[in-house]
Amino acid sequence: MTEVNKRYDSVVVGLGKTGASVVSYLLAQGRSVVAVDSRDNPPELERLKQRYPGLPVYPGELSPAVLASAEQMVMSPGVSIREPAIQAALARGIQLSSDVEIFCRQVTAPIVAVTGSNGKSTVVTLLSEMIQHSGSTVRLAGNIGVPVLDLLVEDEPDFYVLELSSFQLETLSSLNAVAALVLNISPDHMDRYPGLAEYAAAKQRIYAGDGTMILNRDAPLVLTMAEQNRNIIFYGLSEPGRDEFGVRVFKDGVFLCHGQEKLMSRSELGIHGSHNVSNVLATLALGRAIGLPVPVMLDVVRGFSGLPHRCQWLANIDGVDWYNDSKATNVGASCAAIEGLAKKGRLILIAGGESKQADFSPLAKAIKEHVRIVILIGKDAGLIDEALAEGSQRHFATSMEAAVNSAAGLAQAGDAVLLSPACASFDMYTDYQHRGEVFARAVQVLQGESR
Ligand code: UMA
Ligand code: ADP
Repeated sequence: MTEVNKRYDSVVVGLGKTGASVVSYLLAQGRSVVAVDSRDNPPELERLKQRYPGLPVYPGELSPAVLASAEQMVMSPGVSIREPAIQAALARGIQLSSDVEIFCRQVTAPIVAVTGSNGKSTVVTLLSEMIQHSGSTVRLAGNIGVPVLDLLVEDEPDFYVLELSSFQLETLSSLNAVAALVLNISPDHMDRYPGLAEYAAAKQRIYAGDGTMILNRDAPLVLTMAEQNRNIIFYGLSEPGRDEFGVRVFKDGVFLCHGQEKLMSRSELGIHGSHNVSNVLATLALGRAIGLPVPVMLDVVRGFSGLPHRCQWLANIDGVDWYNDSKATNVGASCAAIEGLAKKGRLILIAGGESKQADFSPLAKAIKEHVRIVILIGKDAGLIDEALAEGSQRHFATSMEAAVNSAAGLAQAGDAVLLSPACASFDMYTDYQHRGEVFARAVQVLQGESR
């Protein structure tokens, strides 16, 4: 049994990116710190031991004795507050905190906060570019990969833009964003939440405070979060009302609009799929909430071709378009990509991986409507196969290269091949980037052979 004889200001729970950032921040503030992680060898352990040789660290379990030795518990997002050891510490009266909570208490510059099951990174990146191009300073952090406390090293910018996950929101109580957005809610991380309601409730916390709520008209669960006496800007893929963002069809084409006003033609967008039209409208609504000039925002949208691994167009080989959507790590994301590309019957889908206990029935429906051939890869290929409707053509591949070759053999000119796995990648790859790179390389080889 672990024994701890000293009292500390803070116990840092988790020694990944977030924990390492929190330890450095708290030690620089002169606080006394102890750290725990349930893993035997957490990723940042060795680096922290070298940098802070005196730091007491207890890997291998979330030790109740260590959790009892501190006044506050600074959680990493990868650890659920529903863990019995965490619940027991809370019941004993320990204060609950996190890196984002500390950040929100500390900063004075306005925060724009974005969550949602899918589309977060696309929206926060586009918004940050818009803020920069309008002549203001911005710093972007959170779930996108940069722990928020790492931003507190220089003078404050004009805006902070935070991408927040449900994990980060569930420990947050001091957020009061000047503009906040839940993009959409579809089942994800169902291995961590009892159900969709709890997952949605975590996301809803982003609207705490009195800033502008940005609401997606196409997301019924998000609409239920509307609060009275709050400034609200609505957006969606249908015709917009006054001071709303949306899409209107005119004789000369389809336009992104603000109320009655045409902003830009859909054909000017450099990103693919109707889900990305929705992401652009969401970003315009955020930009309006913080007073960015519309012409600047539109210029940035015109030059934005999206992030790698998100419905990224790679090549046209012998009349077949190839798209890398490796970041689609859940069912909702893949459905959006399949429906968004709108290739009805001309789509070949490569999917599969680690399923995170997902329900694949919405994917089966999207496949039935849009996909001609499915090529399944990875650990849970069989689970997806079971969920698919009778009659859809499916194949299995043991590697990405084999999947790409199989797709190339089956595709006809006018088709599109989409890697959109609806699963996490860690059964075969380090992460979604690695998976997307392997796919892109295989497509490149194919392109070389076709010349
Ligand atoms: N873990 C344990 N025991 C512990 C602590 C962590 O098993 O005691 C496991 C977690 O279950 C998780 C992994 O270790 O599988 C990493 O957890 P962490 O809290 O140490 O993660 P960090 O390295 O600090 O990275 C976190 C976010 N990770 C998660 O929420 C799982 C990163 O988002 C984020 O970029 C980073 O903080 C900076 O803010 C990643 C992510 O996968 C990209 N997010 C999920 C998603 O996007 O779907 C929510
Ligand atoms: P996140 O940061 O929330 O994971 P990304 O912008 O990285 O979101 O996009 C991840 C994947 O989610 C994309 O590859 C695409 O398949 C899907 N996606 C993007 N935007 C949306 C949206 N608005 N609705 C549904 N799915 C989306």
